[in-house]
Amino acid sequence: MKYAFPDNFWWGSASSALQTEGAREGETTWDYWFAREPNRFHNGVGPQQTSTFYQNWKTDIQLLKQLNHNSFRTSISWARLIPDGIGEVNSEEVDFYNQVIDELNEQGITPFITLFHFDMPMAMQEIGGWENRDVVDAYARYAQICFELFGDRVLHWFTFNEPIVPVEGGYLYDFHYPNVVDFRRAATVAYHTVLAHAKAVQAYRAGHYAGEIGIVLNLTPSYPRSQNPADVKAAHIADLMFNRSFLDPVLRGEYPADLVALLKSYDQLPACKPEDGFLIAEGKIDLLGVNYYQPRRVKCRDSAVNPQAPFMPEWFFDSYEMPGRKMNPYRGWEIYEPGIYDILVNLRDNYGNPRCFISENGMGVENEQRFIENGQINDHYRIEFISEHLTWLHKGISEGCNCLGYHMWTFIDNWSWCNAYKNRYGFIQLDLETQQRTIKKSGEWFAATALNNSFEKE
Ligand code: BGP
Repeated sequence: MKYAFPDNFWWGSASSALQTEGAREGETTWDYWFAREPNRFHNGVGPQQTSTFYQNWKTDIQLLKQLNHNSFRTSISWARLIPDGIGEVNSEEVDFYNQVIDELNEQGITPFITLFHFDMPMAMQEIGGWENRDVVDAYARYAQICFELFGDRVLHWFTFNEPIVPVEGGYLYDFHYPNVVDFRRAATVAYHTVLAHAKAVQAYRAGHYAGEIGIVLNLTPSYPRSQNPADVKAAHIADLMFNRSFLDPVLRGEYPADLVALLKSYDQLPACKPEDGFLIAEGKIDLLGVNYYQPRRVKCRDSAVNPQAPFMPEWFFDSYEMPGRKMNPYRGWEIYEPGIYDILVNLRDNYGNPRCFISENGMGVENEQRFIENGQINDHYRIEFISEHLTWLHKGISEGCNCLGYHMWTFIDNWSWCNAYKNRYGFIQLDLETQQRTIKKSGEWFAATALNNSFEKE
């Protein structure tokens, strides 16, 4: 069977500044945290040595071309552009990002640019990070500077990548700096991130730029164990906390009333100002990036909550391990291809079918060298992963979902936060010793699919 995609479908991949460029002036929370706790990172490898895109951007863009990308998402690093977050712009960095953007455009690869991909300037974290409204204003200024500098050539902007992840990692589950576990502070960080997003959207609209602005969310469909009302309620609350806490503000311009009521009843609401509601309503987007890796399966709790324990989302649900689920054992994530279709149908039916695209999907695998055949990694499992997801994506489009493209995570194997280089995701293998790049079988498969705007599968 042949799966053909609409004309002008976006084929590409995504990456981020911190995970690819390598360290230089402008400290982020990652540089700071790594210097103090290298043990938190796989094999003690930190964000200094990340796949040398800063040096090799020109030849790397040639590789993108070889993969037949017509679009590519990366991020600008706030800390590298404005080292203290709020003051002078570093003109060397302006030159760097200008070169990358111009080269992408010249090669016919449309640049999609994210403004914040987990990389808080350390100077901003020192004054409280997203807990401080001054940081919201500093971010809005940074966004406006980016629009002024690059907005004539970048037509697709994203205010944040997966904004729920720094909330989870930094303020609930201890896998990002500042390693706090405190729900109300987490809620404040999430709320201020929505305000920062809305301010950037306002600035973009005020500047009358030619392009569009959106956000990238990791949508994790919540599936209940059963249709029993207690399981269904558990899944609903997980959905409110992890998906709709961002999805509703950016698409509907307001928070779900039942999320607000729930947090209020547990005295966990962040401090709000009367004018915030107006601002949030102004933050509605033109384009939604959807990152999809795994579903969330939940059931009602089997045990009572310890009233002394810190308030957590898990007060309302337990994780459910579905028997026979397909797993990616290296990352510990379930692989569930229909999830991509369910997300698109939900957007179509409940959110007015917004313009959207899959901005990340991918499979991190450990020790891929064992799959080398004639000097090339034969990652047949990744080709299967992509093609299975694409068949469900295709079904969504054929049923009217407004999905405009598919980007993979990622282009060249890169540094994965605390996992460093443990799991490899790239279309292109990176030899850490020599920095040599070699296209994997999946890269060739993807290049052919992008070129034909279709693929065939039994
Ligand atoms: C997403 C992030 C990426 C990337 C990817 C893979 O959440 O946007 O930055 O890292 O996940 O996850 P990980 O690197 O944790 O394996």
